[in-house]
Amino acid sequence: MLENKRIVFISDIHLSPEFPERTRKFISFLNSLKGNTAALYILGDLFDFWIGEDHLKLQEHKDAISALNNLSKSGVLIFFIKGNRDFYTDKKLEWQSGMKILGENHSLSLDGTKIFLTHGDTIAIADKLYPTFRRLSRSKICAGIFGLLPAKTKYRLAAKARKTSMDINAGKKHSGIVKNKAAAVFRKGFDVIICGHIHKVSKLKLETNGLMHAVYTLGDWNDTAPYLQYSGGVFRNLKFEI
Ligand SMILES: [Mn+2]
Repeated sequence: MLENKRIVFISDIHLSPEFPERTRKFISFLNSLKGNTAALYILGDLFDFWIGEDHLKLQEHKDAISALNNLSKSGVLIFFIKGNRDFYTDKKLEWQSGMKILGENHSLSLDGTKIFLTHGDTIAIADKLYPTFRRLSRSKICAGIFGLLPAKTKYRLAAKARKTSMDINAGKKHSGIVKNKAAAVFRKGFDVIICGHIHKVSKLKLETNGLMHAVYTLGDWNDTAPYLQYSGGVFRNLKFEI
């Protein structure tokens, strides 16, 4: 269905009421895809943090979510892979945005190329504390308790978790992709890995079992609006300008 069509990949938008300009840029970007793109893959960290359906009530998010919905109605397929800050994204978000929420990893085949999509926190992280936090924050019990908390508390906890994660990241040098983890993915038969999480546009070539493979990392939207485009069998890193 997606063969020979233009596909676009983004991640780490970190939409936040604190940065309305970023939301406006994101909405313009979505509108620019109408009529020329078959699918948009959002590889996590769409929101700076997410506290469940209460978040849908924020005007900033309403605008972005209805822009996603418009794009979906125009015929562009939108897929979302959860990132480390996408707390408890749920069915309601799926209905309102028109996005299909996928698991943490997704396999995509384009013109015979087997692509592994993931947010990246399992193949591009160096610290030891983070995986524990990640498991805890994603456990069903935790999610259940979290769901019962008042919105204000949820917001505070999410902000705190975010700060912890930022502190951890600030304290270490990003090593980027963990090569043996990427190699393990390639040994499973994938040709290309696309991920976000490290907030930097890059293309890394890795040799596994005598074959060259590519890892594309997507940039964040803090200053510019980077995206990876697949078209006519070729990947290209591009920047959206309003
Ligand atoms: Mn991020």
